[in-house]
Amino acid sequence: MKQYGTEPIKPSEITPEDKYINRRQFMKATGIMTAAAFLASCAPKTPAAVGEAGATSIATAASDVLTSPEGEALTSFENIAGFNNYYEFSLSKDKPAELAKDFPTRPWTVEVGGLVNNPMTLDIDDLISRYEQEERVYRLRCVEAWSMVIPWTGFPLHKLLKDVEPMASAKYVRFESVFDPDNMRGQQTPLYPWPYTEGLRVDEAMNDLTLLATGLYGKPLPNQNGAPIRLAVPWKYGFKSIKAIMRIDLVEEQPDTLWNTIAPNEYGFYSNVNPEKDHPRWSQSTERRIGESGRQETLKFNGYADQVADLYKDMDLDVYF
Ligand SMILES: Nc1nc2c(c(=O)[nH]1)N[C@H]1C(S)=C(S)[C@@H](COP(=O)(O)O)O[C@H]1N2
Ligand SMILES: [Mo]
Repeated sequence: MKQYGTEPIKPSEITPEDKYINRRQFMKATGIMTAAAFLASCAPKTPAAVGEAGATSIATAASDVLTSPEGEALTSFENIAGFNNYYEFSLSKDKPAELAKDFPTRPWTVEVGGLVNNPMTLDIDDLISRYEQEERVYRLRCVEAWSMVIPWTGFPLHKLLKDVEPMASAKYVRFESVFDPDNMRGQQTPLYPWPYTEGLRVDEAMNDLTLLATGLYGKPLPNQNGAPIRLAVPWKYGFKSIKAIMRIDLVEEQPDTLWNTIAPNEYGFYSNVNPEKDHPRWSQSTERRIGESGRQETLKFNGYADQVADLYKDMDLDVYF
């Protein structure tokens, strides 16, 4: 069977049907054909032809409504892969798709170290096959007050952290993106403190929602979405979900992060989605869902309060924003 890109595990083969969106509807509307779907449909197509068809039918599937387990419409592949914040390539959201097209994501190694008993350096393909890849549909809420609903493929960060055995002194996790100015023209300017860095408290990093994403819509991650591996932390503003990760370190002190370093009064270290705490320059109470009309209410913790509110029960979220 044809496999997409280098992804060794086909998510459709490992995701229980009831845990995901209506898979048959999803496959029909997106044209994504994994091996299981191909067999199930008994379509008289060759696997090679299926891959081609997939790309076009995604773009034309706008009238089909695909929903998340919570019943929200998924953002189309076209919008997820065509409207990006990726400052290493461009400050314009329509440019990363084109500018990142040839960005080299192989070979790629991810180093996990710092305050751990068992540091690891893993080739990206070994990393992806080492951890079972799951599909999870998450909302993504950018601090700029737009949002999407994205069907990610990936695995929870806690699985990787458990394997490196954090020391008791480790209080935070620091993430670092690739530094590759030859291939990322945005990094040729000193406008931002490259490489992009982010951080989480260890208990946030261990929360089951915190995902290392390696794909979306059942396909390997498009370069513009942070290939080959990026974070998806759904209850925090989008900039916490760092792309193209090469280093993960367990550290004792709260790490410097790119946006918090540039404008600490506008972008907090925590950056939990909070409709009650406005950005100094705009309201955070509503958001625009990309691909939909009008605006909708922004939810506290982006709708994930049940899973994460306890992490902050002793904190003043006005101070620790
Ligand atoms: N390395 C890196 N990671 C990044 C960014 C970036 O510019 N560089 N942008 C962030 C912002 S502001 C958002 S909203 C999300 C956007 O992810 P998407 O383009 O996959 O929707 O990525 C985040 N991760
Ligand atoms: Mo963002």
